Amino acid sequence: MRPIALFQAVGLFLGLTNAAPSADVSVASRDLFKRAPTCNTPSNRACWSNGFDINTDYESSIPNTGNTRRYILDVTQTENWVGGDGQVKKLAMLFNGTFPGPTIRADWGDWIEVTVRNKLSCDGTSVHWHGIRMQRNSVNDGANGVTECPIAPGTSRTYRFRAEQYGTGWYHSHYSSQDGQGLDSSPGAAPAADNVLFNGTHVSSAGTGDYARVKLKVGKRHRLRLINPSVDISYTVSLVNHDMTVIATDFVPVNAFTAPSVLLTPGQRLDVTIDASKTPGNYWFNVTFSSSPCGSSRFAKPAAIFQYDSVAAGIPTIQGSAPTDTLCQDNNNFSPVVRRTVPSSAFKVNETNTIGVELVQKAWQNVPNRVYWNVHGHDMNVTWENPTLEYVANKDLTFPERYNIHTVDKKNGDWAFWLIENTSVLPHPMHLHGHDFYVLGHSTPPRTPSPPR
Ligand SMILES: [Cu+2]
Repeated sequence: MRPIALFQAVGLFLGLTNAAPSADVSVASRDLFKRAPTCNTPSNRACWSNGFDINTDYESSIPNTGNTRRYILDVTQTENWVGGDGQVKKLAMLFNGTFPGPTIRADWGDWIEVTVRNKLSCDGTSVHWHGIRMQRNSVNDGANGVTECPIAPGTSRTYRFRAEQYGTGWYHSHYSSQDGQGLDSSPGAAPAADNVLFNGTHVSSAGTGDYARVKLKVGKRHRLRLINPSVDISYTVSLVNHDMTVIATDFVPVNAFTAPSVLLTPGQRLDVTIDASKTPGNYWFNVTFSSSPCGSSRFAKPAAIFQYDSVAAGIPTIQGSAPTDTLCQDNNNFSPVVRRTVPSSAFKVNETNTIGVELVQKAWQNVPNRVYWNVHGHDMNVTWENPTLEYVANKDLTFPERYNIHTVDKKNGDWAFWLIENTSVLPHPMHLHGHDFYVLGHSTPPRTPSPPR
Protein backbone atom coordinates (compact mmCIF):
# COMPACT_ATOMS: atom_id res chain seq x y z
CA MET A 1 0.00 0.00 0.00
CA ARG A 2 1.62 3.25 -1.00
CA PRO A 3 0.69 6.43 0.82
CA ILE A 4 -1.13 7.86 -2.10
CA ALA A 5 -4.66 8.63 -3.08
CA LEU A 6 -5.14 8.49 -6.77
CA PHE A 7 -8.03 9.46 -8.97
CA GLN A 8 -8.23 8.65 -12.57
CA ALA A 9 -10.48 9.91 -15.28
CA VAL A 10 -13.33 8.27 -17.08
CA GLY A 11 -12.08 5.75 -19.58
CA LEU A 12 -9.15 4.59 -17.52
CA PHE A 13 -9.52 0.94 -16.96
CA LEU A 14 -6.22 -0.17 -15.64
CA GLY A 15 -3.46 1.69 -13.91
CA LEU A 16 -0.21 0.12 -12.90
CA THR A 17 2.30 1.10 -10.29
CA ASN A 18 5.48 -0.71 -9.42
CA ALA A 19 6.68 -1.10 -5.91
CA ALA A 20 9.10 1.68 -6.76
CA PRO A 21 7.66 5.16 -7.41
CA SER A 22 5.72 5.01 -10.63
CA ALA A 23 7.35 6.23 -13.81
CA ASP A 24 3.95 6.88 -15.29
CA VAL A 25 2.87 10.27 -14.00
CA SER A 26 0.39 11.90 -16.26
CA VAL A 27 0.18 15.24 -14.46
CA ALA A 28 2.06 18.13 -16.04
CA SER A 29 5.03 18.01 -13.74
CA ARG A 30 6.47 15.63 -11.17
CA ASP A 31 7.16 18.65 -8.99
CA LEU A 32 3.44 18.90 -8.40
CA PHE A 33 3.72 15.86 -6.29
CA LYS A 34 6.16 16.23 -3.40
CA ARG A 35 5.39 13.27 -1.20
CA ALA A 36 5.03 13.60 2.55
CA PRO A 37 7.69 11.71 4.60
CA THR A 38 6.70 8.06 4.88
CA CYS A 39 7.66 4.78 6.53
CA ASN A 40 6.19 2.88 3.57
CA THR A 41 8.88 0.71 2.04
CA PRO A 42 8.96 -2.30 -0.32
CA SER A 43 9.23 -4.55 2.74
CA ASN A 44 6.51 -2.80 4.76
CA ARG A 45 3.52 -1.61 2.76
CA ALA A 46 1.34 -1.46 5.89
CA CYS A 47 3.23 1.50 7.33
CA TRP A 48 2.24 4.99 6.35
CA SER A 49 3.77 7.68 8.49
CA ASN A 50 4.36 8.30 12.16
CA GLY A 51 1.26 6.96 13.97
CA PHE A 52 -0.59 5.93 10.81
CA ASP A 53 -0.76 2.53 9.24
CA ILE A 54 -3.16 0.15 7.52
CA ASN A 55 -4.97 -0.45 10.85
CA THR A 56 -5.73 3.23 11.42
CA ASP A 57 -9.45 3.98 11.45
CA TYR A 58 -9.61 6.64 8.73
CA GLU A 59 -13.02 7.72 9.96
CA SER A 60 -11.51 9.06 13.15
CA SER A 61 -7.86 9.73 12.38
CA ILE A 62 -6.32 11.31 9.27
CA PRO A 63 -2.75 12.59 8.81
CA ASN A 64 -2.57 16.35 8.93
CA THR A 65 -0.27 17.15 6.03
CA GLY A 66 -1.20 20.82 5.63
CA ASN A 67 -0.92 20.34 1.87
CA THR A 68 -3.35 21.29 -0.85
CA ARG A 69 -2.93 19.74 -4.30
CA ARG A 70 -4.24 21.96 -7.08
CA TYR A 71 -5.29 20.82 -10.53
CA ILE A 72 -7.03 22.33 -13.55
CA LEU A 73 -9.30 20.23 -15.73
CA ASP A 74 -10.51 21.63 -19.03
CA VAL A 75 -13.61 19.92 -20.37
CA THR A 76 -13.46 20.15 -24.15
CA GLN A 77 -15.23 18.59 -27.10
CA THR A 78 -13.77 17.31 -30.35
CA GLU A 79 -15.70 16.20 -33.39
CA ASN A 80 -14.52 13.19 -35.40
CA TRP A 81 -12.06 12.26 -32.71
CA VAL A 82 -9.86 9.23 -33.33
CA GLY A 83 -9.95 6.94 -30.29
CA GLY A 84 -7.10 4.79 -29.02
CA ASP A 85 -8.42 1.86 -31.08
CA GLY A 86 -8.11 3.93 -34.27
CA GLN A 87 -11.89 4.30 -34.64
CA VAL A 88 -13.49 7.66 -35.32
CA LYS A 89 -16.00 8.88 -32.76
CA LYS A 90 -18.47 11.52 -33.92
CA LEU A 91 -18.02 13.49 -30.74
CA ALA A 92 -15.66 13.10 -27.81
CA MET A 93 -15.77 15.08 -24.59
CA LEU A 94 -12.39 14.96 -22.90
CA PHE A 95 -10.49 16.20 -19.85
CA ASN A 96 -7.46 18.24 -20.92
CA GLY A 97 -7.79 16.73 -24.40
CA THR A 98 -6.69 13.26 -23.32
CA PHE A 99 -8.34 9.90 -22.86
CA PRO A 100 -8.17 8.78 -20.14
CA GLY A 101 -7.88 12.18 -18.47
CA PRO A 102 -4.97 13.22 -16.26
CA THR A 103 -4.28 11.43 -12.98
CA ILE A 104 -4.84 13.36 -9.79
CA ARG A 105 -2.48 12.39 -6.99
CA ALA A 106 -2.45 13.32 -3.35
CA ASP A 107 -1.14 12.03 -0.06
CA TRP A 108 -3.60 10.68 2.48
CA GLY A 109 -4.84 13.69 4.45
CA ASP A 110 -4.13 16.29 1.75
CA TRP A 111 -6.76 18.68 0.51
CA ILE A 112 -7.44 18.57 -3.20
CA GLU A 113 -8.63 21.54 -5.22
CA VAL A 114 -9.68 21.00 -8.80
CA THR A 115 -10.78 23.86 -11.02
CA VAL A 116 -13.06 22.57 -13.77
CA ARG A 117 -13.36 24.87 -16.78
CA ASN A 118 -16.27 24.07 -19.05
CA LYS A 119 -15.11 24.64 -22.63
CA LEU A 120 -17.97 22.70 -24.24
CA SER A 121 -19.99 24.56 -26.85
CA CYS A 122 -23.41 24.26 -25.26
CA ASP A 123 -23.62 21.59 -22.55
CA GLY A 124 -23.47 22.14 -18.85
CA THR A 125 -21.24 19.81 -16.88
CA SER A 126 -20.09 18.85 -13.41
CA VAL A 127 -17.41 16.45 -12.21
CA HIS A 128 -18.15 13.77 -9.67
CA TRP A 129 -15.38 12.41 -7.41
CA HIS A 130 -16.58 8.86 -7.27
CA GLY A 131 -16.09 7.14 -3.93
CA ILE A 132 -14.81 10.17 -2.03
CA ARG A 133 -16.33 10.64 1.41
CA MET A 134 -18.02 14.01 1.45
CA GLN A 135 -18.89 14.41 5.08
CA ARG A 136 -20.17 17.96 5.68
CA ASN A 137 -19.05 18.67 2.11
CA SER A 138 -21.86 17.44 -0.14
CA VAL A 139 -21.74 20.69 -2.10
CA ASN A 140 -18.47 19.40 -3.62
CA ASP A 141 -19.83 16.02 -4.70
CA GLY A 142 -20.31 17.14 -8.31
CA ALA A 143 -23.76 15.66 -9.05
CA ASN A 144 -25.51 18.28 -11.12
CA GLY A 145 -29.18 18.75 -10.34
CA VAL A 146 -28.63 17.21 -6.90
CA THR A 147 -25.73 18.98 -5.19
CA GLU A 148 -25.14 21.83 -7.64
CA CYS A 149 -26.29 23.59 -10.76
CA PRO A 150 -24.20 22.49 -13.76
CA ILE A 151 -21.13 24.52 -14.69
CA ALA A 152 -22.32 26.56 -17.68
CA PRO A 153 -20.23 26.65 -20.89
CA GLY A 154 -17.50 29.29 -20.63
CA THR A 155 -17.52 29.22 -16.82
CA SER A 156 -15.62 27.31 -14.16
CA ARG A 157 -15.84 26.18 -10.58
CA THR A 158 -13.34 24.88 -8.07
CA TYR A 159 -14.09 21.73 -6.09
CA ARG A 160 -12.41 21.26 -2.74
CA PHE A 161 -12.34 18.04 -0.76
CA ARG A 162 -10.00 16.05 1.43
CA ALA A 163 -8.32 12.71 0.77
CA GLU A 164 -9.76 11.16 3.95
CA GLN A 165 -9.05 7.67 2.61
CA TYR A 166 -6.33 6.29 0.39
CA GLY A 167 -6.37 3.97 -2.56
CA THR A 168 -7.78 4.26 -6.05
CA GLY A 169 -10.67 6.40 -7.19
CA TRP A 170 -11.85 7.92 -10.40
CA TYR A 171 -13.64 11.01 -11.53
CA HIS A 172 -16.15 11.46 -14.28
CA SER A 173 -18.55 13.94 -15.72
CA HIS A 174 -21.94 13.66 -14.09
CA TYR A 175 -23.45 14.80 -17.34
CA SER A 176 -22.90 11.49 -19.10
CA SER A 177 -25.29 9.68 -16.84
CA GLN A 178 -28.09 11.93 -18.01
CA ASP A 179 -27.89 10.81 -21.62
CA GLY A 180 -26.92 7.30 -20.49
CA GLN A 181 -26.30 5.24 -23.55
CA GLY A 182 -28.45 2.37 -22.42
CA LEU A 183 -31.70 4.32 -22.29
CA ASP A 184 -32.94 3.49 -25.76
CA SER A 185 -31.96 -0.14 -25.89
CA SER A 186 -34.30 -3.05 -25.44
CA PRO A 187 -34.51 -4.40 -21.90
CA GLY A 188 -33.14 -7.81 -21.18
CA ALA A 189 -29.54 -7.18 -22.09
CA ALA A 190 -27.12 -4.32 -21.73
CA PRO A 191 -26.19 -3.06 -25.21
CA ALA A 192 -22.93 -4.50 -26.47
CA ALA A 193 -19.95 -2.17 -26.24
CA ASP A 194 -18.17 -1.38 -29.51
CA ASN A 195 -14.89 -2.26 -27.89
CA VAL A 196 -13.14 -2.36 -24.52
CA LEU A 197 -10.19 -0.03 -24.08
CA PHE A 198 -7.27 -0.68 -21.75
CA ASN A 199 -5.62 2.54 -20.57
CA GLY A 200 -7.41 4.17 -23.51
CA THR A 201 -6.26 1.85 -26.26
CA HIS A 202 -6.93 -1.48 -27.97
CA VAL A 203 -7.08 -3.00 -31.43
CA SER A 204 -10.40 -2.90 -33.30
CA SER A 205 -12.14 -5.44 -35.52
CA ALA A 206 -11.27 -3.15 -38.46
CA GLY A 207 -7.59 -3.86 -37.78
CA THR A 208 -6.77 -0.39 -36.45
CA GLY A 209 -5.25 0.52 -33.09
CA ASP A 210 -2.72 -1.19 -30.83
CA TYR A 211 -2.89 -3.45 -27.83
CA ALA A 212 -2.16 -1.77 -24.52
CA ARG A 213 1.16 -3.11 -23.31
CA VAL A 214 2.17 -3.19 -19.66
CA LYS A 215 5.78 -3.98 -18.75
CA LEU A 216 6.48 -6.18 -15.75
CA LYS A 217 9.81 -6.23 -13.91
CA VAL A 218 11.01 -9.82 -13.56
CA GLY A 219 10.68 -11.08 -9.99
CA LYS A 220 8.78 -8.02 -8.73
CA ARG A 221 5.31 -7.82 -7.25
CA HIS A 222 3.23 -5.18 -9.04
CA ARG A 223 0.11 -3.33 -7.99
CA LEU A 224 -2.68 -2.90 -10.52
CA ARG A 225 -5.38 -0.33 -9.98
CA LEU A 226 -8.38 -1.75 -11.83
CA ILE A 227 -11.28 0.54 -12.66
CA ASN A 228 -14.39 -0.27 -14.67
CA PRO A 229 -15.53 3.13 -15.98
CA SER A 230 -18.10 1.79 -18.44
CA VAL A 231 -21.72 2.87 -18.56
CA ASP A 232 -23.35 -0.50 -18.08
CA ILE A 233 -21.16 -3.51 -18.73
CA SER A 234 -19.61 -5.76 -16.11
CA TYR A 235 -16.72 -8.07 -16.89
CA THR A 236 -14.15 -10.38 -15.41
CA VAL A 237 -10.42 -9.74 -15.77
CA SER A 238 -7.65 -12.29 -15.51
CA LEU A 239 -3.97 -12.55 -16.39
CA VAL A 240 -3.06 -15.83 -18.07
CA ASN A 241 -0.97 -18.06 -15.77
CA HIS A 242 -0.97 -15.49 -12.92
CA ASP A 243 -3.18 -15.17 -9.86
CA MET A 244 -4.26 -11.83 -8.45
CA THR A 245 -4.12 -10.85 -4.80
CA VAL A 246 -6.91 -8.44 -3.92
CA ILE A 247 -5.74 -5.83 -1.37
CA ALA A 248 -8.40 -3.11 -1.55
CA THR A 249 -11.87 -2.53 -2.92
CA ASP A 250 -12.89 1.02 -3.69
CA PHE A 251 -11.08 3.02 -0.96
CA VAL A 252 -11.19 0.23 1.62
CA PRO A 253 -8.15 -2.00 2.35
CA VAL A 254 -9.32 -5.59 2.69
CA ASN A 255 -7.71 -8.68 4.16
CA ALA A 256 -5.78 -9.93 1.16
CA PHE A 257 -7.00 -12.96 -0.73
CA THR A 258 -5.86 -14.56 -3.93
CA ALA A 259 -8.08 -15.32 -6.92
CA PRO A 260 -7.53 -16.38 -10.52
CA SER A 261 -9.82 -13.57 -11.76
CA VAL A 262 -11.96 -10.68 -10.48
CA LEU A 263 -15.29 -9.23 -11.58
CA LEU A 264 -15.59 -5.48 -12.08
CA THR A 265 -18.97 -3.80 -12.24
CA PRO A 266 -19.42 -0.21 -13.49
CA GLY A 267 -17.76 2.28 -11.16
CA GLN A 268 -16.03 -0.44 -9.16
CA ARG A 269 -12.31 -0.30 -8.33
CA LEU A 270 -10.16 -3.14 -7.15
CA ASP A 271 -6.51 -2.88 -6.21
CA VAL A 272 -4.73 -6.16 -6.82
CA THR A 273 -1.13 -7.30 -6.87
CA ILE A 274 0.45 -9.76 -9.27
CA ASP A 275 3.76 -11.52 -8.95
CA ALA A 276 6.00 -11.39 -12.02
CA SER A 277 7.68 -14.67 -11.12
CA LYS A 278 6.48 -16.94 -13.92
CA THR A 279 8.36 -17.90 -17.08
CA PRO A 280 9.28 -14.54 -18.64
CA GLY A 281 7.13 -13.90 -21.69
CA ASN A 282 4.17 -11.98 -23.10
CA TYR A 283 0.84 -12.80 -21.44
CA TRP A 284 -2.76 -11.90 -22.27
CA PHE A 285 -4.65 -9.82 -19.75
CA ASN A 286 -8.17 -10.91 -20.69
CA VAL A 287 -11.57 -9.33 -20.30
CA THR A 288 -14.32 -11.94 -20.38
CA PHE A 289 -18.07 -11.71 -20.03
CA SER A 290 -20.45 -13.75 -17.97
CA SER A 291 -23.02 -15.76 -19.87
CA SER A 292 -25.82 -13.91 -18.07
CA PRO A 293 -26.90 -10.62 -19.70
CA CYS A 294 -24.60 -8.26 -17.90
CA GLY A 295 -22.37 -7.17 -20.71
CA SER A 296 -20.77 -8.00 -24.01
CA SER A 297 -18.49 -6.44 -26.57
CA ARG A 298 -18.70 -6.44 -30.36
CA PHE A 299 -14.97 -7.04 -30.29
CA ALA A 300 -14.98 -10.68 -29.30
CA LYS A 301 -11.93 -11.14 -27.07
CA PRO A 302 -10.73 -7.87 -25.58
CA ALA A 303 -7.25 -8.11 -24.06
CA ALA A 304 -4.10 -6.20 -23.21
CA ILE A 305 -0.56 -7.60 -23.19
CA PHE A 306 1.60 -7.90 -20.08
CA GLN A 307 5.23 -8.22 -21.05
CA TYR A 308 8.13 -9.24 -18.81
CA ASP A 309 10.92 -6.72 -19.27
CA SER A 310 13.49 -9.44 -20.00
CA VAL A 311 11.81 -10.53 -23.24
CA ALA A 312 11.03 -8.85 -26.55
CA ALA A 313 7.57 -7.45 -27.26
CA GLY A 314 5.44 -10.11 -28.88
CA ILE A 315 1.93 -11.46 -29.20
CA PRO A 316 1.12 -13.98 -26.44
CA THR A 317 0.57 -17.55 -27.57
CA ILE A 318 -1.44 -18.99 -24.65
CA GLN A 319 -5.09 -17.91 -24.91
CA GLY A 320 -6.02 -18.78 -21.34
CA SER A 321 -9.40 -20.20 -20.39
CA ALA A 322 -12.40 -17.99 -19.71
CA PRO A 323 -13.22 -17.85 -15.99
CA THR A 324 -16.60 -19.40 -15.25
CA ASP A 325 -19.09 -16.85 -14.08
CA THR A 326 -22.61 -17.73 -15.08
CA LEU A 327 -24.38 -15.24 -12.84
CA CYS A 328 -22.25 -12.14 -13.16
CA GLN A 329 -21.93 -12.20 -9.41
CA ASP A 330 -19.65 -9.95 -7.42
CA ASN A 331 -17.36 -11.33 -4.75
CA ASN A 332 -19.21 -11.08 -1.44
CA ASN A 333 -16.41 -12.10 0.84
CA PHE A 334 -14.45 -8.88 1.16
CA SER A 335 -13.46 -8.29 4.75
CA PRO A 336 -12.21 -4.83 5.68
CA VAL A 337 -8.88 -4.52 7.51
CA VAL A 338 -10.42 -1.92 9.83
CA ARG A 339 -13.31 -3.82 11.35
CA ARG A 340 -16.46 -2.13 12.55
CA THR A 341 -19.37 -3.37 14.61
CA VAL A 342 -22.64 -2.64 12.89
CA PRO A 343 -25.69 -2.66 15.20
CA SER A 344 -27.72 -4.61 12.67
CA SER A 345 -29.88 -6.53 15.12
CA ALA A 346 -32.08 -3.42 15.40
CA PHE A 347 -32.88 -3.69 11.69
CA LYS A 348 -36.35 -4.94 10.78
CA VAL A 349 -37.22 -5.10 7.11
CA ASN A 350 -40.34 -3.15 6.17
CA GLU A 351 -41.81 -1.26 3.20
CA THR A 352 -39.93 1.97 3.85
CA ASN A 353 -36.49 0.45 4.17
CA THR A 354 -36.87 -1.93 1.24
CA ILE A 355 -35.56 -0.34 -1.92
CA GLY A 356 -36.81 -2.01 -5.05
CA VAL A 357 -34.73 -1.74 -8.22
CA GLU A 358 -36.61 -2.55 -11.39
CA LEU A 359 -36.53 -2.02 -15.13
CA VAL A 360 -39.66 -0.47 -16.61
CA GLN A 361 -40.68 0.59 -20.09
CA LYS A 362 -42.87 3.59 -20.75
CA ALA A 363 -43.46 6.21 -23.39
CA TRP A 364 -41.63 9.51 -23.20
CA GLN A 365 -42.18 12.30 -25.70
CA ASN A 366 -42.21 10.55 -29.10
CA VAL A 367 -40.42 7.44 -27.95
CA PRO A 368 -42.96 4.69 -27.19
CA ASN A 369 -40.78 2.30 -25.22
CA ARG A 370 -38.15 4.14 -23.23
CA VAL A 371 -36.40 2.00 -20.69
CA TYR A 372 -36.08 3.33 -17.16
CA TRP A 373 -34.46 2.12 -13.99
CA ASN A 374 -36.87 2.63 -11.15
CA VAL A 375 -35.30 2.89 -7.71
CA HIS A 376 -37.79 2.74 -4.85
CA GLY A 377 -40.72 3.09 -7.22
CA HIS A 378 -39.53 6.02 -9.35
CA ASP A 379 -37.08 6.97 -12.01
CA MET A 380 -35.26 10.22 -11.32
CA ASN A 381 -35.68 13.49 -13.14
CA VAL A 382 -34.26 16.55 -11.44
CA THR A 383 -34.33 20.18 -12.52
CA TRP A 384 -30.84 21.53 -12.96
CA GLU A 385 -31.62 25.03 -11.82
CA ASN A 386 -33.21 23.79 -8.59
CA PRO A 387 -30.86 21.14 -7.27
CA THR A 388 -31.99 19.00 -4.35
CA LEU A 389 -29.44 20.61 -2.05
CA GLU A 390 -31.00 24.01 -2.71
CA TYR A 391 -34.32 22.75 -1.32
CA VAL A 392 -32.46 21.54 1.76
CA ALA A 393 -30.61 24.87 2.13
CA ASN A 394 -33.97 26.67 1.96
CA LYS A 395 -35.47 24.21 4.48
CA ASP A 396 -38.07 23.44 1.83
CA LEU A 397 -38.94 19.76 2.08
CA THR A 398 -41.62 19.76 -0.65
CA PHE A 399 -39.43 17.90 -3.15
CA PRO A 400 -41.08 17.07 -6.47
CA GLU A 401 -41.92 13.36 -6.69
CA ARG A 402 -39.39 12.68 -9.44
CA TYR A 403 -36.54 14.04 -7.30
CA ASN A 404 -37.02 10.61 -5.75
CA ILE A 405 -36.05 11.58 -2.22
CA HIS A 406 -35.55 8.78 0.27
CA THR A 407 -35.79 9.80 3.91
CA VAL A 408 -33.14 8.30 6.15
CA ASP A 409 -34.48 6.73 9.28
CA LYS A 410 -32.52 8.17 12.23
CA LYS A 411 -33.87 5.61 14.72
CA ASN A 412 -30.59 3.71 14.70
CA GLY A 413 -28.36 6.67 15.44
CA ASP A 414 -25.65 7.12 12.84
CA TRP A 415 -26.60 3.93 11.04
CA ALA A 416 -29.21 3.51 8.36
CA PHE A 417 -30.19 0.11 6.95
CA TRP A 418 -31.68 -0.90 3.64
CA LEU A 419 -32.73 -4.05 1.93
CA ILE A 420 -32.05 -3.63 -1.79
CA GLU A 421 -34.11 -5.85 -4.03
CA ASN A 422 -33.32 -6.09 -7.73
CA THR A 423 -36.24 -7.64 -9.58
CA SER A 424 -34.87 -6.99 -13.06
CA VAL A 425 -33.06 -9.30 -15.44
CA LEU A 426 -29.89 -7.20 -15.28
CA PRO A 427 -27.40 -6.67 -12.50
CA HIS A 428 -27.61 -3.22 -10.96
CA PRO A 429 -24.54 -2.27 -8.94
CA MET A 430 -25.38 0.27 -6.23
CA HIS A 431 -23.19 3.19 -5.25
CA LEU A 432 -23.80 5.66 -2.45
CA HIS A 433 -22.35 9.12 -3.03
CA GLY A 434 -20.18 10.52 -0.26
CA HIS A 435 -20.50 7.55 2.11
CA ASP A 436 -19.09 4.11 2.76
CA PHE A 437 -21.50 1.30 3.28
CA TYR A 438 -21.24 -2.26 4.54
CA VAL A 439 -22.81 -5.30 2.91
CA LEU A 440 -24.33 -7.28 5.78
CA GLY A 441 -25.90 -10.08 3.79
CA HIS A 442 -27.02 -11.06 0.33
CA SER A 443 -28.92 -13.71 -1.53
CA THR A 444 -27.70 -15.62 -4.56
CA PRO A 445 -28.91 -14.19 -7.87
CA PRO A 446 -31.81 -16.25 -9.23
CA ARG A 447 -30.93 -18.45 -12.17
CA THR A 448 -34.04 -17.31 -13.99
CA PRO A 449 -34.77 -13.72 -12.99
CA SER A 450 -38.32 -12.48 -13.38
CA PRO A 451 -38.97 -10.68 -16.67
CA PRO A 452 -39.00 -6.85 -16.63
CA ARG A 453 -42.29 -5.20 -15.90
CU1 LIG B 1 -20.42 8.39 -7.30
